[in-house]
Amino acid sequence: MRSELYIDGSWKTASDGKTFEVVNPATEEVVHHIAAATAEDVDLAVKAARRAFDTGGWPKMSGAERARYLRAIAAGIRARQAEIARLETIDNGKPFPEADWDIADAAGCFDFYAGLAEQLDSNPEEPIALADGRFTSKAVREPIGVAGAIIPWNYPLLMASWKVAPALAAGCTVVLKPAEVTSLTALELAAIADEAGLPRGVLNIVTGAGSVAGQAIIDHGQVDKLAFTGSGPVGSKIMAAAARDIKRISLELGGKSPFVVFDDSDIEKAVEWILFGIFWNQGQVCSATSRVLVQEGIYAPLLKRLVEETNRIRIGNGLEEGVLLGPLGSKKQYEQVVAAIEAATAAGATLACGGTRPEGFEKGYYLRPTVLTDVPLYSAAWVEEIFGPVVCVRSFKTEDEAVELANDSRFGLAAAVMSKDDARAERVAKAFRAGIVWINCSQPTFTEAPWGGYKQSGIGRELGRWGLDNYLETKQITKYV
Ligand code: TAP
Repeated sequence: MRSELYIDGSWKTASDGKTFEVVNPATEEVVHHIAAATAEDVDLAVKAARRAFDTGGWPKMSGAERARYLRAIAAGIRARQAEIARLETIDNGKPFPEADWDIADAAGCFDFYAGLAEQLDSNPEEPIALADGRFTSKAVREPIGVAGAIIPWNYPLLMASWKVAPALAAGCTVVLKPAEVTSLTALELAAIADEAGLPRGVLNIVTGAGSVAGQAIIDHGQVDKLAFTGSGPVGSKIMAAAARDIKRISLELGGKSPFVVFDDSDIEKAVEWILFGIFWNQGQVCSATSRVLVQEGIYAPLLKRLVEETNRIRIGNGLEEGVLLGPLGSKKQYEQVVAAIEAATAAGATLACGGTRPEGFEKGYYLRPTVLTDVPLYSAAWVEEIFGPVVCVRSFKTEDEAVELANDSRFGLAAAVMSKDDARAERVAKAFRAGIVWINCSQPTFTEAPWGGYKQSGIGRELGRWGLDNYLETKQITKYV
């Protein structure tokens, strides 16, 4: 396990020598200590990224040359996949097979953006047809500059990859701050990039508190672009900080995503996708379908099957075989989710199952997967993101009512619909005010497809070619002929 900051191609301790603890959420044991970056350390990292961009070769390289580094990073991740996945489970709590999936996906993300970096070479200029024949014009794409990336703890290496891979592909240089509770695998990424020979300063990783290291990144005058995934309140701070010197921003914030199930659906299939949609990663997923709307004809039998299957989910340390639900990511998160459940029942909601610590677990941030019914509309449990294994289930009568309930949220990240009637499913998919819509499933995520939210769920899109656009400027070059 690494414990130092990665700045300008070197490992270093924090300028004041301070560290923070790494806690395994399955055991509550302190397993490691990592350097807590100060504003001074962040300044060094940003200046290194600035030099690498302004005077280094990175942005001037061909896309194909940058692609070679990205592919080497992908190969480096794959070569150590099981070891890194184990670290992710120890740090975040997620079951090992899920962590293993994430690490494979992270490697795939670097390969995908290597392909897009190569495509930048084949499409360097776009001619523009002008009505005025005295001029010719073309558009060229150029990297924005230094990107400051701040990520959460729910998908540590994967979120790092979603930002670092497109930024490097575009020719940007990066300062990345992982979440304090899950910094181990970001440091492994730095080690892999270093072994791949990435030029110094192109990728810098500063671990530490959001209020210190994160704040220093967003306030730094030499950062050109901020890319953030996390909570709405921090997203607002980032927008405000970016406004001061007009930094480019992309924000991926929370959600309260609906899953509408019509009564022509197969109940068993619906239950399977509902479970996946809310309990994968302990429900700590921005796009989790945490509000399930079931048409009244199948509400009672579906709820019965959902509760039965929820109660069968095996809870435990993510390193044990067969475990499907690990602990929540941190003590803070556990306490927040427990408080949200208590507030829900106080507001009149009924606990159909879960809501308590599982028996036999003395240590670890474990919580039984929870199904809530009778959740009052406009109560916090219905309106706010809980970010845990908690689903609110409610019935509806008509398609119009379902769409209205689904869209009645300040969030708009994702939404899902299930029906055997394709025309209806398509109609509802188009009516959802959300950036990601799933038909007859929930949560599948593809590196090639755009990811991001409507309304207060964010600004901009990650992944696919849209993810690359986040790190590119468009320049017009016009000539008088
Ligand atoms: P946030 O506080 O938003 O943390 C996300 C990242 O921002 C972390 O790296 C954090 O650092 C950093 N940060 C915090 N304050 C900052 C500041 N002033 N300037 C710059 N960076 C700052 O989320 P959280 O505390 O981990 O979780 C709180 C809630 O956010 C969750 O309950 C959930 O509802 C939501 N959440 C949403 C998502 C997604 S994917 N949409 C992901 C995580 C959380 P440190 O954590 O190291 O201090």
